[in-house]
Amino acid sequence: MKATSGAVALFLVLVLPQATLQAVRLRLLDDPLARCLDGSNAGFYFRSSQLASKKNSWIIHLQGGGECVSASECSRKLNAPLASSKFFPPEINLTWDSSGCANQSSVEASWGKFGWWLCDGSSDSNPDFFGFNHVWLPYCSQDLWSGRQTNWTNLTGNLNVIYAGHFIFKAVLNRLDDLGLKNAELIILSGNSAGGMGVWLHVDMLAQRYKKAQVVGVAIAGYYAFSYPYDGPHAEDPSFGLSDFTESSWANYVKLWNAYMNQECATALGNFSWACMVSNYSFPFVKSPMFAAESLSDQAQLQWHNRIPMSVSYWSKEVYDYIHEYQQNMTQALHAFYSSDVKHNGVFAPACFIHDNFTVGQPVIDGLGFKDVIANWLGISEGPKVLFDRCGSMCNPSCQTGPAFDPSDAPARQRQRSRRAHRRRERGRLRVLEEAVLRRFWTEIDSLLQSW
Ligand SMILES: *[C@@H]1O[C@H](CO)[C@@H](O)[C@H](O)[C@H]1NC(C)=O
Ligand SMILES: *[C@@H]1O[C@H](CO)[C@@H](O)[C@H](O)[C@H]1NC(C)=O
Ligand SMILES: *[C@@H]1O[C@H](CO)[C@@H](O)[C@H](O)[C@H]1NC(C)=O
Ligand SMILES: *[C@@H]1O[C@H](CO)[C@@H](O)[C@H](O)[C@H]1NC(C)=O
Ligand SMILES: *[C@@H]1O[C@H](CO)[C@@H](O)[C@H](O)[C@H]1NC(C)=O
Ligand SMILES: *[C@@H]1O[C@H](CO)[C@@H](O)[C@H](O)[C@H]1NC(C)=O
Ligand SMILES: *[C@@H]1O[C@H](CO)[C@@H](O)[C@H](O)[C@H]1NC(C)=O
Ligand SMILES: CC(=O)N[C@H]1CO[C@H](CO)[C@@H](O)[C@@H]1O
Repeated sequence: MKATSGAVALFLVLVLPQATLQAVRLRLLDDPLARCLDGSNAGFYFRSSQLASKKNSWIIHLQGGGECVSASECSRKLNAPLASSKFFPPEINLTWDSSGCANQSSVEASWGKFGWWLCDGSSDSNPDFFGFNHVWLPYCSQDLWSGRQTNWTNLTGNLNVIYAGHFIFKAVLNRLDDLGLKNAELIILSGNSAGGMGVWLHVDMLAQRYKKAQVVGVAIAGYYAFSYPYDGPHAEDPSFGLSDFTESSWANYVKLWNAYMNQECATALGNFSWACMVSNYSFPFVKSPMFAAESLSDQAQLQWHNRIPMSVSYWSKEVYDYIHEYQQNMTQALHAFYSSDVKHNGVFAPACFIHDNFTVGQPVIDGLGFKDVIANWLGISEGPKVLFDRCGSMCNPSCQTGPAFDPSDAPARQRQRSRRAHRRRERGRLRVLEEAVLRRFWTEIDSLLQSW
């Protein structure tokens, strides 16, 4: 029996071509509670295991894409896949090339561009995970996957929306049970950005539901604390970015979404339970092993929640100092997280100015990418399961970074001169980077507005 499944596995490995084209169809949900922001039925994409030995291994991925808490924020999201299944392709063609998922349509491109799991069915580029059952949950509820609203919410400004992320997740699990999830032995709940926050909220619920399985969580760019926005010269206007993530905002969002949170955390924190929405407060209560892939200078947090200047031609010392302090806070927070359970938790924390741009090729730390470190953490391979950059702020050469200038990491006088020269060089680089980031931001807004 064992020999047979081994032979089948070998056969599959040999037969699968390197760049397979696979059509994976949309499965719409019929659960009346599982609705997108615009009321359309949510859905998911599923590709079954290609490898007998991984028949009971699953990766379920929660997509990210911000959040919306007001009529003006939500109306910008409507009429696009981040709020409506009407814009989900009926079928996605998953092809892997060296850059990630191939791009048959713009929606597939935006879903697949980082090639996290689903699109990467190649034994070559994804040796540890290609054989798993892969589930892709497109994000269309704009509530960090937390929402439990059973009906329309009438936002001030007279816009009606439905926040039902938690119900969508549960309805997908119900469908997946029939596709074999109920026999799972290993479930990796993964997510990026808002999806990464959703992982923190739900991983223990999944472990409760699948008691026979080993259930673990992977949050890519999903490690959040309360934000302390930059308020120095040239701080961006709050309307430039995403929702307010300062401490005082969270209780309102929990009410607005009727948010589901880690139950132990909510019980333990009582009146303060809304803090369980962010991992910096929920991690001590999350029992499942967790892995955080998190940039030490998270671009979306800094730029879109914390308002660092992006429409200036270079960053002042105030901005560098702020980013440096942010990095210290993040480093400390991630250390507190993994050291709370060193046996089970893992971290990949590069010094980059990126959000969820984690791919096979970059960023790398000590020659390892985030998937390599995840494989170590899972015991699939051997090597470090906690990896931090220690070069200073935004200084990892393999990824998008800001200027490497870091006022705290050198004896002031000795290095001042070379630093000045360095800064001059880096300003040029930064200007190019800022323009690219700004262009991308406005392109995203444009495409949202256009489809609206
Ligand atoms: C996927 O590929 C098939 C076969 O090449 C093609 O017929 C179909 O139109 C493609 N679907 C999309 C959404 O590109
Ligand atoms: C849901 O809201 C609509 C109005 O938006 C209302 O007519 C309906 O009764 C509500 N349904 C429930 C079950 O509350
Ligand atoms: C939503 O609330 C506004 C008041 O804020 C009210 O004027 C409007 O009729 C409500 N719309 C619906 C559909 O309930
Ligand atoms: C929690 O809320 C309850 C009722 O709202 C209040 O009576 C109690 O004092 C609060 N506890 C704390 C510790 O704030
Ligand atoms: C770092 O954390 C402290 C509180 O823990 C906060 O006061 C400070 O504003 C934070 N700095 C940044 C840049 O987030
Ligand atoms: C995380 O929470 C702790 C309190 O539990 C706080 O001291 C620390 O400043 C927080 N980290 C950040 C990055 O805000
Ligand atoms: C991700 O980072 C790489 C390396 O810096 C860059 O070439 C690529 O354009 C980035 N992708 C996105 C979508 O930002
Ligand atoms: C595999 C594939 O089709 N890749 C294409 C993705 O889009 C870029 C440009 O938009 C093309 O250059 C690639 O060939």
